[in-house]
Amino acid sequence: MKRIAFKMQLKPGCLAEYQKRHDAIWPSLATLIQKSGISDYDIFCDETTGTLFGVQYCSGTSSQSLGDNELVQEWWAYMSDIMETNSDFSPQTTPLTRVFHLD
Ligand code: RM4
Repeated sequence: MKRIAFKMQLKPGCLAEYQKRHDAIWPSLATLIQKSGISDYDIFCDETTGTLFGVQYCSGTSSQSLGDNELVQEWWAYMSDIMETNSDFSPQTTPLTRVFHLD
């Protein structure tokens, strides 16, 4: 199990809608993510820039590598009007390097 972090980017003025959609995350998507070995998954937002920071434990692939799954593709397309995405609607994602850890 490894702990990873990455950043994504909201479109301007979309934080409230982003929060609303995540408060009502599709149960089927949540289950898929958990069954993919991802846990303790948080997303934080820098409200001054709209930058999103995802942090999660993953036993294998990360949430950002589930793009082969149709349900994930549907979610990413659903979110594409409020997030910066690639041409396939996947969120523009930048892996982050851990520079400090304290147990
Ligand atoms: C985020 C983004 C991620 C997804 C989470 C649930 O906005 O789409 O890829 O794992 O939602």
